[in-house]
Amino acid sequence: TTTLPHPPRRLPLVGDVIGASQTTAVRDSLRYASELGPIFERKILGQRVVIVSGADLAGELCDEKRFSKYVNPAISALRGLGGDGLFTAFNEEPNWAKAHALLAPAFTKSAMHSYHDVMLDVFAELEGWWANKDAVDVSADMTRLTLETIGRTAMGYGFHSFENSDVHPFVSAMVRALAFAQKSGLLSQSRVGRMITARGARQNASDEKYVLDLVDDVIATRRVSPEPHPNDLLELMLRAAQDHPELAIDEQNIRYQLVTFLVAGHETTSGALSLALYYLSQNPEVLARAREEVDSVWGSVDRPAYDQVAKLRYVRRVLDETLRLWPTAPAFGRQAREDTTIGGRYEMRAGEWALVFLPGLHRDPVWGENTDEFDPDRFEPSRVRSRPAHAYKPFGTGERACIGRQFAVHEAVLILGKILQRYDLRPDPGYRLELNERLTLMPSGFEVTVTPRRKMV
Ligand code: MNH
Repeated sequence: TTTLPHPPRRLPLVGDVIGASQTTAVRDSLRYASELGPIFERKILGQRVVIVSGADLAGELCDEKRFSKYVNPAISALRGLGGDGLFTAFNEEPNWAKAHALLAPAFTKSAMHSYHDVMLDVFAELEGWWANKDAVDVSADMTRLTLETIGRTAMGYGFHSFENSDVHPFVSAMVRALAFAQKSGLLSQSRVGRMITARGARQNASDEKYVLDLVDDVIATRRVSPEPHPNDLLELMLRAAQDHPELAIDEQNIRYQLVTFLVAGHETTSGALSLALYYLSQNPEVLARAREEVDSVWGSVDRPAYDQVAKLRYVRRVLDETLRLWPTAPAFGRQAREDTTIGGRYEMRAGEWALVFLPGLHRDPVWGENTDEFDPDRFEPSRVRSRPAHAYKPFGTGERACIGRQFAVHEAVLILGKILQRYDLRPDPGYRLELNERLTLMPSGFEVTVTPRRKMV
């Protein structure tokens, strides 16, 4: 272990707590990265975290031969919900390889065809919800939309999000569980920390129970239901026992996979959509270009075909640039397989780990100057080719990278396209971006006035 730069006012026993807060961990680390450089450490109550944001160092950590996914303390704190499901599984758990092989085909580009119609149906419900509304809470409504989409595509279950002005209890339970994981992941490593989080732990246990019970009910109902559900992920997993006995996963693991898809599959996409709408509303010339593209590629067609979505190249760059500035899953852990050295001088023993910190990586000097500026043209193909591949990792890396990437990108581009096609967006001129950190990133208090565009000729 090499001594690394760390925040200046380190206290005995408790560590780097001055000026740090659980609710601003990402923004604190971004500030430290600009002060302390491409690799630094934070220590809180005896737990040391190495935070890497340099592109060269991150590139090394992404080398699958030398490093693998590390189930870091915050993800580990989610095991009560996710168990040995895909996201929270340890690399060597047998259910990871089985479930990955079984489910990967359901997340390929071509498999996306069957989800496209659900995504359009859910957008139509959003339109109904927005009818006669003036200012809307963007994050709340994007969460309604992505939760409905994943509920139906994963397990044929609707949350009735567009029939209720309160958020669904599933969402409140999940958001509390995510925030608790961010907080307790680090604190649970020490006795003092566990005392601090004791009360939250009781609430967390009941939140976990609520989410798992909901999913268990859906599985139980499906088992006795005579109706066929040919296309959802639950059906694929239940049928595996007959279709691919070597990949069959037990019922306990099926419920963990469903919870994983519900949690991983909507919160991050909702944050990405909300932040993209924030940047569009703040950058009128970008919005005008994106809308011109939608109008020329889609015209006024109500239900664009599946293959019309990937044609929105500029809208895609808006999404990419949004996830550069605020990657909604902001970090992932990497663990050394063997003793090694990174950057030619930082030693890591086998088993030691570091976080690839994406908001820092995505502002590395390889991105040029003014890296805080929103500029979708950074994702023009020639400029993408001129950057190292490891400079941009919003969906993680290697075999444990995001299985839902195509799903998220298809959904986000489709929905941004539909919103641009249908609505004028007017932001509150006084709004300054405020981020809610709860493992994921989500704008808070962001409202826009949505008015239907006048009919095009
Ligand atoms: Mn997703 C893993 C980001 C949407 C399901 N996801 C990851 C990782 C990142 C990530 C980063 C890697 C984490 C790690 O290495 O510890 N995911 C995103 C982002 C979006 C997203 C930024 C949207 C934007 N993810 C989705 C969607 C789904 C999904 C949608 C499901 C429908 N993600 C997963 C699963 C994993 C994962 C499952 C774990 C994969 C594995 O380890 O095998």
